[in-house]
Amino acid sequence: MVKNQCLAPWTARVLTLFPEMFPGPLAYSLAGKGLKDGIWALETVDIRDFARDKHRTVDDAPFGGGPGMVLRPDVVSAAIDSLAEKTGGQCDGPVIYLSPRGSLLTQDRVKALAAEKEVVLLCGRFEGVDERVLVEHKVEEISLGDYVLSGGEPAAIALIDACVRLQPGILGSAETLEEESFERGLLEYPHYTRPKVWQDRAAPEVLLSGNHKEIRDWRLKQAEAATKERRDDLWQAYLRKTRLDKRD
Ligand code: 9D3
Repeated sequence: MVKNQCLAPWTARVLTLFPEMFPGPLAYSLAGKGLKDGIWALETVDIRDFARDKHRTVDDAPFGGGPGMVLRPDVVSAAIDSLAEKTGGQCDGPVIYLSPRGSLLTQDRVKALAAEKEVVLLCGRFEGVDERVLVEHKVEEISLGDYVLSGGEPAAIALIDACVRLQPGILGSAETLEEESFERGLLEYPHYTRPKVWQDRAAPEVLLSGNHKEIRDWRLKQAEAATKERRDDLWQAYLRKTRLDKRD
């Protein structure tokens, strides 16, 4: 079913040297359905279109030496400016550079970005982008985590996916938001489904008991155990919060 949408859906505008990477995985599942239904929109801009020499050069060697190449500020800036022209004036949302030296993307930041009219996502390749273009356009740098990708595109796709699933009208978003709000700071409990016994492993009895209080308690214990084991950062925050909650 195609939903009625307002004239300007949440829009991701992606600046990249590899526009063919989009929509990629975003054409499938929840995001893909939302894209078809007009709940969100995607626009790609090929940074190379803004190179001005006959070889369409976008990068150059870093001043000061060192490995790799750096995206030229004039080329990247022209690409960013081209977006404002299309919408008549300024861009209607934050400009974000996906970068390993950005601040970590969090669900709180995702929620805020999902509430913007649009986000502009600059994807780097090579060593990075000339710093001056980031300052000039007040670009925010965001990283997905402390591991090395080969470029910003997979990170942009992850960021867009996280924002799209929060859009009103995306199937399941209501339930999902409800869950997230009362889960709060713990990893999820483990899940089980039929068959009751599989390869000599029985599903936990309590889940078949129909006792909702016991099920809730068991799931909380499991969530706490997983968090303690796997994520000391979340666990410490949870302990602090639980202690504060108990004071009043
Ligand atoms: C040796 C210096 N490298 C920095 C760790 C240079 C470098 C490697 C890989 C510069 C850029 C990249 C490409 N990565 C991204 O564009 C990227 C990224 C990432 O690598 N990890 C986590 N989040 C992100 S967001 C964009």
